[in-house]
Amino acid sequence: MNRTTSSRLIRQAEKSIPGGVNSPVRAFKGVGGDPVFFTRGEGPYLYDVDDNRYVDYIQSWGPMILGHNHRPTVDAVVQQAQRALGFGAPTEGEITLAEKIIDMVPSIEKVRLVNSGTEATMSAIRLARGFTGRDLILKFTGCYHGHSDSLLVKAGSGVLTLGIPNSPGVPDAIAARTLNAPYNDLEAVRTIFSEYPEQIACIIIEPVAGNMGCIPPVPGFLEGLRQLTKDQGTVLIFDEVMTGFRLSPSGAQGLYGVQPDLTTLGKVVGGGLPIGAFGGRGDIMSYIAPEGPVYQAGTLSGNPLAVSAGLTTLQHLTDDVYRQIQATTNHLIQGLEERAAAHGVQLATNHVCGMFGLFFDVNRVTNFDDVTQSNIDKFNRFFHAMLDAGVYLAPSAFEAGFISVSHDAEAIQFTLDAAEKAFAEL
Ligand code: KE4
Repeated sequence: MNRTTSSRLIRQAEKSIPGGVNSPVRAFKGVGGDPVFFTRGEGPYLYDVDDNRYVDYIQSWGPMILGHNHRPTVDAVVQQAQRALGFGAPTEGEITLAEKIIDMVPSIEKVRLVNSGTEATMSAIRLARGFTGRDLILKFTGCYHGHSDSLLVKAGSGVLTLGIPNSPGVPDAIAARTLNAPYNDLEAVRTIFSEYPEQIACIIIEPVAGNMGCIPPVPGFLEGLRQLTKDQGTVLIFDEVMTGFRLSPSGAQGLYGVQPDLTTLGKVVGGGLPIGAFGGRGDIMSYIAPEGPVYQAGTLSGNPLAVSAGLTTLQHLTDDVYRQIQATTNHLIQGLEERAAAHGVQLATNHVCGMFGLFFDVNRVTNFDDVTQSNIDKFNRFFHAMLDAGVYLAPSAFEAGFISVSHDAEAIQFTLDAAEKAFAEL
């Protein structure tokens, strides 16, 4: 596949942008080779600067659940843009979106809009610390919650891809207040609580981990965290930036029936434009300025373009959309497993509605250590074989894949045909 223009552009980009990209995971450092530069998207497809077509399983890292160029969403943004791009003042649309989020996610009584998932989790952590008066937080190894200092400790996603266990620049004094436990290990959490009784401000978790491949919670894990945090007076934060409005209308918490105290959101809630949100129990959210003392702010928070895109997207997320995405996910994963087996390739898969992870030469993946035992080199070779065949997977073994409602039978069959050839070459 001819990608000479992309290769020329990354060389040019590297002269003015660190690593040539504005977010590290886009640089293909984990899989090798040059990143692809894109110009447009349509439904499940992306088109690059050399006019190659790809079936897209990144979907802008999750937001494009309705597919690229979803007309009602684009039209809503264009109409808003023709009125104004922003005010720095309240708008009625922010109330409508807040009410829609609260309607879809029962655990959220009040919500604050921000501009990214990082801002959402950073603010939720500060709020939990302010509400409890405690400093310690607990996260899970391999989970990624954005790049704020307290959360760049044994994080996943691009940090993991680049092999940066704890980012330089994060003061030891801050990193020391972030505790880590293995994902899906309730006993380890109990042990940490016994070492720090009633001293932990919050637990923050991806209720389905999507930043070390895709790893669902084992039965009882989320329920156990819920009980332990209740007993300890610790705030339970579900980071649903990736899973929110993707796994169900009320994200992972709706799918698994466990209600956190706070939820962070991003990606889908912005319909492809920059947005994040955090919300939850009214007594906790009342601590946020100007209602309460915990300060949090943002020049472009609630920007009318992002609000228009997010609101229109949420309004199109019907039950039928989730049924269709679940069926497509099952069909894709089953097809990949069958073709891998037919070629003697050991492939472990994890998937939940609209999210999946692929792991080579391992049986089952339930935590970070399992992921690191998988054959990363084989994943990378599979990635490039699929890319050259016109299928765009996440450029890292430590990321999840995403499926939109626009991924139709033709796109899935194209993917499975490409996988057949890729497995044969592995
Ligand atoms: P942003 O600040 O990138 O909008 O969101 C941070 C974030 C928070 N929480 C979860 C569960 C997330 O997955 C993310 C961001 N996800 C990555 C993909 N694994 C974004 C891609 C990137 O870093 O370029």
